[in-house]
Amino acid sequence: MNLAQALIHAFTQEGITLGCGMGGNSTRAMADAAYSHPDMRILYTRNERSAVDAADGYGRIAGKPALIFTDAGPAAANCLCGIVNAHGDSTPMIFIAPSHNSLTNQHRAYKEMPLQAVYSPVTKWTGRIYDERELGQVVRKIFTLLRSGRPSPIVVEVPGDLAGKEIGDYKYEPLAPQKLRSGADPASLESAARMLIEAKRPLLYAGHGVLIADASAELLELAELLTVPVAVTLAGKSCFPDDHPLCVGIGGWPRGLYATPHATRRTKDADVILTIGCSFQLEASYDEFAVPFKMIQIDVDANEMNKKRPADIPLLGDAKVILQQLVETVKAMLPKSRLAPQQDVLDAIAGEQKAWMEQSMPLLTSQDNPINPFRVTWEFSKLVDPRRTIVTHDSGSSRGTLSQHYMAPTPRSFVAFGVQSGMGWTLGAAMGMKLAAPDKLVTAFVGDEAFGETAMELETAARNKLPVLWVLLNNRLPREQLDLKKQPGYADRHALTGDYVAMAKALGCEASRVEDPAQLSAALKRSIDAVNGGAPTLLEVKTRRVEAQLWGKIQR
Ligand SMILES: Cc1ncc(C[n+]2csc(CCOP(=O)(O)OP(=O)(O)O)c2C)c(N)n1
Ligand SMILES: [Mg+2]
Repeated sequence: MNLAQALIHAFTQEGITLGCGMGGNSTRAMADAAYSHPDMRILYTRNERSAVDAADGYGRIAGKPALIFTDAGPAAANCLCGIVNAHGDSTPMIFIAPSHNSLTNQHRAYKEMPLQAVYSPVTKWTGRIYDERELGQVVRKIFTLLRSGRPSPIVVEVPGDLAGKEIGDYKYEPLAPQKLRSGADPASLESAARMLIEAKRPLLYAGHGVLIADASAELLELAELLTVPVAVTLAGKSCFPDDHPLCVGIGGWPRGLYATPHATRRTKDADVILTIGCSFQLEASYDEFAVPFKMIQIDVDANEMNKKRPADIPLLGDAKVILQQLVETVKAMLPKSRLAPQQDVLDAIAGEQKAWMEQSMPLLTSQDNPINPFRVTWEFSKLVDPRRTIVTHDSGSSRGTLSQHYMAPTPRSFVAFGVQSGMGWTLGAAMGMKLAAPDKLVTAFVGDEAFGETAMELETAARNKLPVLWVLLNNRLPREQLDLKKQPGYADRHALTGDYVAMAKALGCEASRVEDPAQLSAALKRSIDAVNGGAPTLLEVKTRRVEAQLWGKIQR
């Protein structure tokens, strides 16, 4: 057995079943070991970055990491964009990064790359195996880190020559598969429960951490127990059902990018806010609070605690465990009179939600030509069963035009992307999602510029028979409509062009284009049918350029 085979044996013992990557001399032993292991499926991509993105999409849906393998030097460097994205969005993955051999050390030698220096700041851990005697300890460390705290990529450097070294028989004993979780300090829990029960206008503000901790059921139970409205962050969207009577949609701190007006208002008016697994991204949370309020903060990562402002009650630990603890504590303390749902709260939210949809309807049903992208979301929503669908988006305005009105009823039926927001993510990520959930209709909304970053991956989808739908929202303007005085360089950017439909067909996908709003629904239906029939599919929609921030923009 060589070291690469031993490593792949250890990873499969820990439940890894997917490897994504590309070949090269330094990864030959690792790729051979992965390809020849019966428990591993391999996705061979056209760019290393998209292999990382595939691992990212897979990790978010499967809740467990995929492996990434690449050549040394530039190939390992190509992964940086994907790793930075995954670090921002807290996705678990393991990148087995080869150095060309064990000798190179800052000599500017062939395929030499300072992996530790480059990857350490954007990973949970960047380590290395320079001796086979370290193997078991390193693998145990990887899975201990990945099963505890906030997930993030792990990079392990393995010199190409060491990977092929014969090491004799090797047997790895897997760790207990459970997550390593802990709950909150009991005294703080009781204070938190009392604060929530006594609040006049409480609000739950739920982030991506709820999805990561698989804590949606506990969040629902707490919200219903106290009849408390729930706002979600963009990254947390789908952790609480969008169609639930207590859901006020994407919220803010106190005003967020893509927030609904009622979430914004309720956040500003709240006297107690319980935040769960939110990382308070600067770019997504504007304004200071006008009225004083009390904050209870649940987070598994001490780095995130007291970040936006001091928490009155910080609860450090796993969101699922702490929400369970809170539910039990609240149940024990709640007076009988408070056990029934509070109809006035439910009625108020229903009215606010109705008003928001009425306010949005002109956009959602717009007759605009070129097609209004908000209408694409609306027509798509009417055609799919959202419980059997996973939708996601790329960097750019597709994020806003999709996330504000798409109704996500179950955890991970919507995958929000973008603390870092590296354009071109959805080409790889959607394939990873499909690999994790083969029975779901996976649909990615992507802008034309983002598409251009990684579009060659359509060939990967065709070759691997991964039926994903990419809705390409192409909003390039004709040159004569550009205000060239306003922004120098604008013309270059908007001169981007190409026949994307012909390209997708040439790469082995189904593809079509729609320009007439009256044909939009039929075109979407045709594309969904093609995907359900097994074909990776591109639908290019000629769209108009719109301001995707609705409420946030109005208020600014
Ligand atoms: C790798 C990378 N480069 C640059 C950016 C900055 N950026 C964000 S959105 C965007 C343009 C997106 O255009 P397009 O994909 O056509 O979407 P649109 O906003 O037009 O819908 C750019 C350049 C980025 N997020 N990621
Ligand atoms: Mg565009």
